[in-house]
Amino acid sequence: MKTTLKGTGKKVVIGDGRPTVILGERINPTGKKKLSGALVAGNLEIVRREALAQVKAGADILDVNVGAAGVDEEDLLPKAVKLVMETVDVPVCIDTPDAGALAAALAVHKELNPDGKPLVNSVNGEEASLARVLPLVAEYGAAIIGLCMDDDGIPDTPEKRLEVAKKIIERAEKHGIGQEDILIDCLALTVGADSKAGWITLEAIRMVKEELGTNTVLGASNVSFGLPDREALNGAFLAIAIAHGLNCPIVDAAKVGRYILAADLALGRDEYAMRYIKAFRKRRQG
Ligand code: THG
Repeated sequence: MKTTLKGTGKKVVIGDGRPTVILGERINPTGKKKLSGALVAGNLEIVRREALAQVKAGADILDVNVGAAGVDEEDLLPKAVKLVMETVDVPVCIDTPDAGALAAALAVHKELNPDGKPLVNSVNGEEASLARVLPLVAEYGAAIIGLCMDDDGIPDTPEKRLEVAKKIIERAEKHGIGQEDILIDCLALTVGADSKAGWITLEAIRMVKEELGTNTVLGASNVSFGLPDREALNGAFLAIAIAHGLNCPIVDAAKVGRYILAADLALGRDEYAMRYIKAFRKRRQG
């Protein structure tokens, strides 16, 4: 299955056997005091800087999330999406639980780039979420991330996460959204709280890939939350997840991009190690 996204530059194609696509996570105020403060003040300079830095570090798509306490997302999210689109040419991923903000951001995206195809983060298996998000995604011809959780929370077995993925895909189809426009997120939780959490997620990814064939995303750095040496754990987890069928990790490209390139090379997805070597040279040059 091939998922195609488009910003103002080249198309980005997500699919098995292809290079892993990096969805840059850093335009997100969660846990960032400085960015939260700037967003509340309506200052988007950090957003502009992060957009440039992440693309330079190898991000293929940028997540845009301005959800901090005191922010009017319906006002600020379209502005942030516009700024990111004017700063870099990669596809954007509109990240909000607020339907008004999502509609406003999708409208601005369409106005600036009628031929573009953004990603929406996210819908889940809750009835309210499906009813709120799917019509907008269909209206604007966007692609969508489907989270494996529903009215009962995040299922504690891979089988139950697969069931939620199936439900989201079925509902999306009723709105005319094809499977190729859905990226399933099996949800990574910290192994600091439950040592089986990583395994449950990895197994769910394998099952989604085997049984549905859908492409997958994952906020992979959640796996190490609250633990020391997060980078080692994130790197190992990413490599296994990619081998299990993760196509598009949501990560900080500057921190873990090299583990992703290493995994792609080890899996035979980087002919002559060109991408791996090129990225190494680029880092060494500063
Ligand atoms: N799935 C989907 N979307 C997601 C997530 C997911 N969006 C949000 C999140 N999870 C992924 N994005 C982030 C963004 C930031 C951080 C982690 C995940 C992060 N922030 C630092 C921290 O909390 O320690 C802040 C410090 C800093 O880096 O400056 O780690 O799972 N679909």
